[in-house]
Amino acid sequence: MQIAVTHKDADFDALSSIVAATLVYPGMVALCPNSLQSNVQQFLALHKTAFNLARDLQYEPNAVRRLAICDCNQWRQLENSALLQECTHAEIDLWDHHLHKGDIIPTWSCVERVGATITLFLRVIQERQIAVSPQEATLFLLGLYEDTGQLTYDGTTPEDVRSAAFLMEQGGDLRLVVDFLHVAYNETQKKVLYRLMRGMQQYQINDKRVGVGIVRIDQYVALATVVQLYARIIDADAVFVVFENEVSDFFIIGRSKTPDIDVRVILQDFGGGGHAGAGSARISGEAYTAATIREQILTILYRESSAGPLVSEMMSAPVTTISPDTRVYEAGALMEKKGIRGLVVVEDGSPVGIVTLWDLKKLSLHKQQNHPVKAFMQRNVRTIAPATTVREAAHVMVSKDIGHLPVVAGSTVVGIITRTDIVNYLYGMI
Ligand SMILES: [Mn+2]
Repeated sequence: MQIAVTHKDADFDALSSIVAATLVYPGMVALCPNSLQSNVQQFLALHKTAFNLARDLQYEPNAVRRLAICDCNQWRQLENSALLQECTHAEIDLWDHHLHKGDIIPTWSCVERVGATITLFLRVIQERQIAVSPQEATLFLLGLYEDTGQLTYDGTTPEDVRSAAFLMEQGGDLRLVVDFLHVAYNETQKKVLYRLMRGMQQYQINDKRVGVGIVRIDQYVALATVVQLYARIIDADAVFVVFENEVSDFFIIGRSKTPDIDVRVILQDFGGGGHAGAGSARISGEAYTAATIREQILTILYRESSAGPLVSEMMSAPVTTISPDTRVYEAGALMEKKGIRGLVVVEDGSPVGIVTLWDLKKLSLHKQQNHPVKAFMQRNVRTIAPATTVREAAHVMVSKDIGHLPVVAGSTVVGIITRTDIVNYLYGMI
């Protein structure tokens, strides 16, 4: 006797795997758990006769020659595990895509990081050219799509995607897949969503909207779907949620739909992983609180999402200005008094010229000291907006060889940024 078993509260991947096992091992019986997820139950109610599933199988443990254990690796996840463990003459074949170590010691195993266990079976089914019925193909598609979030989750592999193509070729029905995949959110998920709606803080980082939230929760189950749903509802560019359980373990989930915010970069500071669009990190340890984690996420977000500080953060203000009619000697005295090397010449608030200490030093004739500065000032003043990055300001100064850049909002001078500011900034960076 050969039996295929899977975990309690079976999902579509679990059910798919035991059905696939009967295709891969001729003569094997698929033992369907009594506890099934509700959408699996509904699907089976409609497809009762399509699959050869045994329920409440009576068997003599000593007569079992092989156990194919699918989609789980711990005895306690199986129904009637005590009886199964009495099958001491059975070889145990383990098929799983969960890589963490379990307590089932297999004789043989096929355990790999793929999106769904069914993908591992489909590899063998395709290699051996085993026939798959349209009903089986539909069930397998459900398993594959459910475990990979329709091929969008982190763990999805190219092989998963190829498996989906194969299943469609075998007559897998996407309309049925859509019907049964639509899972209602469970109580925990609804609670989490509700707390997110109430407690999430939104931040404007450059032109991107980012939500960062903290949710206390008993267990981390299927939270990614809630975070994703929440991000869609508030139409955020990126969302980070810090989940905290009662023993102060933390689980961070991040989602981003903008290339400007790379989730992987943000979460790698916490030892997390993923890719630019989605990732997670698990943290335990007394060094953290949920609040410090949020602060750290925000710090990294600001650091990563902008090209450094803005001119408005670095400029000197207010600016010492003079009118075009100010005498040259007055301008020189003013600069000396203020300890500065340039003055912005303004008319009705708008910059019309610049006078620098360097320019005035070139005026050697005594009588020139009494002339108005408008006769000697540099015209065609190059200005810069407050929201420009300091990096850009540095570029303008270097490429145009300008030492003083008046910062102008509308047509009014609101500040000035000098070569000295830039040098300080650059050295501060180093
Ligand atoms: Mn699975």
